Amino acid sequence: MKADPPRPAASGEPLTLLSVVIPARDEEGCLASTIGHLHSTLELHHIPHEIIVVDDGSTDATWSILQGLSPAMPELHPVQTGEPCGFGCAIRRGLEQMTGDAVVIMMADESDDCRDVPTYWNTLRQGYDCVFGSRFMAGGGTRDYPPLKYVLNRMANAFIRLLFRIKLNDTTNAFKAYRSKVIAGCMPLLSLHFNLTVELPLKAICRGYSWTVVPVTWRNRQTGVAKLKIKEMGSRYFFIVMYIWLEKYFSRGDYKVRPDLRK
Ligand SMILES: Nc1nc2c(ncn2[C@@H]2O[C@H](COP(=O)(O)OP(=O)(O)OP(=O)(O)O)[C@@H](O)[C@H]2O)c(=O)[nH]1
Ligand SMILES: [Mg+2]
Repeated sequence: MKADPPRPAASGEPLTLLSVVIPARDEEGCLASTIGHLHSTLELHHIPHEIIVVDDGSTDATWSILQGLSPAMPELHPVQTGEPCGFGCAIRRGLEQMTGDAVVIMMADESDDCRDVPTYWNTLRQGYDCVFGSRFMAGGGTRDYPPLKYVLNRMANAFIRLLFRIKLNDTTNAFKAYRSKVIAGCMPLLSLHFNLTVELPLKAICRGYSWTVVPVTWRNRQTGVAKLKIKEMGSRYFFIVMYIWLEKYFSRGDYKVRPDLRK
């Protein structure tokens, strides 16, 4: 059977404010630089924005760095979760707080290139509901990707492509852009951990939102430590992928976006 192509853009509503949601745990070494570079890139491109950084459970200076930056940067909104609640949970807190009509989810560790954010914004403005970055297409790339992680990543993405018959080869990367109505249309979100990175794009695709793919670049973190524990996450990824697969093939379209809401 043929693969599902990206769904072309409908004529979307004009966008007025971009929210960038950044989960951060123990990122004192890079957070100020991530926020600073992002903010100046968005200013340079005249993109109205807010930056929501969600810290949960940091034991280093992450929170005090956010407190220090925010008086001079009204666009910055630091959020604390109180009890540590996990990567997916932190992003969901950020999505609840955002006021923009579009959102980019981005990491705090400077792995994602903030220069890709204007590309996301401009592509959303063409009318797409979602814009997915791929590091594995012409124009995209990675630097210092840990070899084991790379192999597991390519296997997981190949599995997802086969299962859903989609032409997207980097579903698992969190760095993606959505119109806010897509986030609302993906409710209820189930993932509390890193599996949210696949729940959002797969649900958006399966529920019928328009999407396209642009090349993005990624480099391994220069400071801090990785929080993704592959052993703990494998079954959670599998759970959410199969959950959405069941929805796609067995729910008879009950959760698909109504065509009048796609405009
Ligand atoms: N708020 C919050 N942020 C988290 C949590 N776990 C990870 N993060 C953040 O999510 C982002 C991605 O986590 P990473 O540790 O970089 O995971 P990774 O990209 O797989 O690992 P690296 O290869 O080291 O980059 C970073 O900005 C982290 O600070 C969490 O439980 N809560
Ligand atoms: Mg990282």
